[in-house]
Amino acid sequence: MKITDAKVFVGGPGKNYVTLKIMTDEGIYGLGDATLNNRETLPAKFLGDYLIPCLIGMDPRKSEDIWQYFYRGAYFRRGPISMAAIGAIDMALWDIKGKIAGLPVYQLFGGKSREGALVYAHATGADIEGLCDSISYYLSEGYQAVRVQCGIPGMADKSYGVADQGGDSKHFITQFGSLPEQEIWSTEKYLQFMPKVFEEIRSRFGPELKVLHDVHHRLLPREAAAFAKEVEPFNLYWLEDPTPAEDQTALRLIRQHSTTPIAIGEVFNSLWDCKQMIEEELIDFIRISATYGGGITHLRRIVELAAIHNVRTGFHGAPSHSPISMAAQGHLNAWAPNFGIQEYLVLGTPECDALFPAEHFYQDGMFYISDAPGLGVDFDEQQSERYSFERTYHPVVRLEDGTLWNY
Ligand code: CS2
Ligand code: MG
Repeated sequence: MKITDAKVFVGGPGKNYVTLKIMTDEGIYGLGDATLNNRETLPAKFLGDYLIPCLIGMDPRKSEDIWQYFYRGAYFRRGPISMAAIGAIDMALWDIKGKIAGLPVYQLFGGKSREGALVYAHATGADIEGLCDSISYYLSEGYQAVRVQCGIPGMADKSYGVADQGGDSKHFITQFGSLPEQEIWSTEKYLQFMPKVFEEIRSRFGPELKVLHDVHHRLLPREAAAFAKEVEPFNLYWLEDPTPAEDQTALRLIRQHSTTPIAIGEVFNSLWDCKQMIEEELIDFIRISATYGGGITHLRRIVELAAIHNVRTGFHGAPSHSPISMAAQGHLNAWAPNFGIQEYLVLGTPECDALFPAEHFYQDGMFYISDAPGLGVDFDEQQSERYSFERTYHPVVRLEDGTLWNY
């Protein structure tokens, strides 16, 4: 069996999804996702200029050797662009493998460890009242877990994760600017206010609700340690990205002072970014994604290492993940013995469903993966002609005195 061709498509309804389609001489094709949020054309170009020419003629069944060829075989390794491109190839090869076997991909890992995988949604409000409305909405939709982000009084600008003014505060959709927008951050105001938010949520919704919160890399290690300790009584399911992710040793201070569960990894691209924090058991959840974490082959290796060290999965699932990578993660979630939770933002607009037909579904706070062979997602090339690339940027963050800070 040989790879005969591969094509990359960039575009989608409201998102620049980067979709890779690998064709074979036996008519079977595979699909992968290389969507690197706000940098989408770069993995697409890397695939087209450098990786696809090598793929032609390779045996698509050799997914391990092909992964090693593009990773170990490269002089300049890792980084989000290269790992997103390798990840897309890897997903497509697992898709082909499943189609050859006539099995859903999770069966190739060892089968299901659970039927449905717990998911969490994004609840958001400009103030506590708005946030509680948003939480109530998700509860009415059956969710058992929500990430909570709230506007901070006195902060000059909107806070991270709070839906845009005038937007639908029940559904969190990030609108990125065509040039970087600016957010203003005050650690002091945040640290004073956020514990009150958790207190109010617990008093209104009780102890059962799984409450997650994303600090989005904004705190210094000592601040994060004190905050994690202070919010222990509210029993968070996790505190996400308390400090910038590249400093693995910063997590030691947090760990030494608090038992609040820590989740990190949505900006990681390889095992080497999280090896130390997993081995030292400095985190509780690993948030790497199949899209820019090297695909299924590499994620599976990370999940296995994490399992030995009591770290559970909590894969990144921001709306920039196309239904293809959500399916790849869905198959891993169905299998992983150390599965924790999956971030899940309903992508299912009619336009998105038409572009990526699939039978996977959400019900009562859980995501169910279909039994279709391969990843179980298709891609409608005719539909894709409706869309093209539109440049967008993440915001930049400044402190109140103008100092540049971490987004
Ligand atoms: C966020 C992301 O989902 C999350 O937890 O941190 O939405 C993040 O802001 C975006 O993925 C950035 O591309
Ligand atoms: Mg996050």
